[in-house]
Amino acid sequence: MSGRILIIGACGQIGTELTLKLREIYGEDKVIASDIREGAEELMQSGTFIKADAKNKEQLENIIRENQIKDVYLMAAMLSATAEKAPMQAWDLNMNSLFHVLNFAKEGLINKIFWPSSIAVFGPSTPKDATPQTTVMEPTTVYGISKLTGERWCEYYYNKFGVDVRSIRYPGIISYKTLPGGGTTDYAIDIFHEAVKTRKYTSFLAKDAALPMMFMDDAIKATIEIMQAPEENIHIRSSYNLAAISFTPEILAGEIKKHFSDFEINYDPDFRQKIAESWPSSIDDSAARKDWGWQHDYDLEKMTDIMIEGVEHRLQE
Ligand code: AKB
Repeated sequence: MSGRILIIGACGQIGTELTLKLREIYGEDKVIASDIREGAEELMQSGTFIKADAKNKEQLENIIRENQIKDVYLMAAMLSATAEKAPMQAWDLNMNSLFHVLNFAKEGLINKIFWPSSIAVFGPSTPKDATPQTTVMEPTTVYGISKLTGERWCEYYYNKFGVDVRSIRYPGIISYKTLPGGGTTDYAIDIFHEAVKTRKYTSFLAKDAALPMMFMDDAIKATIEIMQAPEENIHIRSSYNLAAISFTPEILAGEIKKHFSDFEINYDPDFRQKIAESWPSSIDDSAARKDWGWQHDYDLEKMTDIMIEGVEHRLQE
């Protein structure tokens, strides 16, 4: 690879692990991390970090020019629960950062963009089970509206200006290395921390709130594979449905009980329950499987084993 890679929002939940993996594949000097704040020690020490605000076009342009950046992964975003509390800031961050990178590509400054979308693009009128790639999309959250709008702009920039932008609709991503911030699916991470520490958890979603989820390693694999795929294989330029597992808080608690028989779960749904109810329960991702060979590796059992081991290990550090 001739140019370098820039990850914007590198210190977030997905950004951290994505940066580390890309450095492992392409070499530490090829992958520049940037974020508005510093992140995990492992990330900060494994290569170059440049402080930047994803909303600031000039700052981003300087980083791109000074570091011969060719591919950009735009991971900065305000997630569903936080965005409901700060709608205008969420819109500002989620949309303007995307316009900056789309315009850099349009102007020929960079070659390729990865931009994550989400299952939040769907809404209450969308078929809930095995949600198709193309279907009714009437999101009711600020985050979902920003992601659906972003998808339309990605497709527009591809059709109109040939911008090579690639995207995935992430389900809830489960990991133990970096905590998530402000999502509706975050319960599925909090539950592991509380199970390991106290053997008790109060879920902010109802026991039967089924949502599509995925272990972090699968999400990173998908992100890198879609970016490595030959351009002619990418037939969808809005965003690809992507799936691995789907479960409810009750099912997840049952899996955790196999490790800790004294684990107790209670349910006290808050405003995030309404968001969860507006999203699909499971996703049909056959287009991603067909076009660029997507396959997930982690099922619920395997993910639970690794999460418990990972959280226990982190707590001992
Ligand atoms: C959230 O819950 O907001 C995110 C997402 C599904 O995009 N994890």
